[in-house]
Amino acid sequence: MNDIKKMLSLYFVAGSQDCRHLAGNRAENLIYILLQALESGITCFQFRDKGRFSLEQDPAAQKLLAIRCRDLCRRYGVPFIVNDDVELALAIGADGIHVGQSDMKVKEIRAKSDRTLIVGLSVNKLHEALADNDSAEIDYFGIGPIFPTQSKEDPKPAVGPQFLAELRQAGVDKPLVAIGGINQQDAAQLRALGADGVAVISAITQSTNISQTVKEFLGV
Ligand code: TZP
Ligand code: MG
Repeated sequence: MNDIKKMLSLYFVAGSQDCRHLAGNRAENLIYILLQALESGITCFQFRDKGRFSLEQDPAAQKLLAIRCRDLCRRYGVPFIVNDDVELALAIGADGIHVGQSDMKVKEIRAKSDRTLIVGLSVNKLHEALADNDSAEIDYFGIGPIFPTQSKEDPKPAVGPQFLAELRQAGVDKPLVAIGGINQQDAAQLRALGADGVAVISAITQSTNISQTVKEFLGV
């Protein structure tokens, strides 16, 4: 549990679609950004390659990119998590999988994997967390979107920072990571309200100084 909380501290999420604002090849841009983020001290990475501008239509290229990201994370000893795609996660030996409420059920994932696989579940409503709070199958909840986000197609309504406090007050004791529209200046407040860490896409992919951004998030 403490390892998971530490891992959630600064959780970077990205796919090739998040790197299209830069010149050149999006997949290469992701590798370049991930390398800088790892070098700067992110504590976890989630490969989330999805949507219109991703490599979704080219599964072989997507898998290759995932493997390159996995290898980079391994080099830095940082957990490598795959979003949604359980088959991909298992095929390439990812450290974990992150799923939403409408993705594969956690019990089904566990039946296919061993206990060492880290499993995260997205939560946007109180009852979702309460229903799964005691589930030993789930290692952490991703809470959000906290603020409006530009990085997700069809995002659920923003829940606001107080939702973290509401979850804690309701007795939710799982490790929590806040996600959605989060910037450096929000991190301290979100932690104070009950988050064990923050997960970000654009704050890192669109940063002009990744090393400084990561340090600000980590408060170092
Ligand atoms: N899930 C909820 S919000 C979100 C995801 C994947 C996107 C977060 O991206 P950003 O750029 O940090 O708002
Ligand atoms: Mg999903």
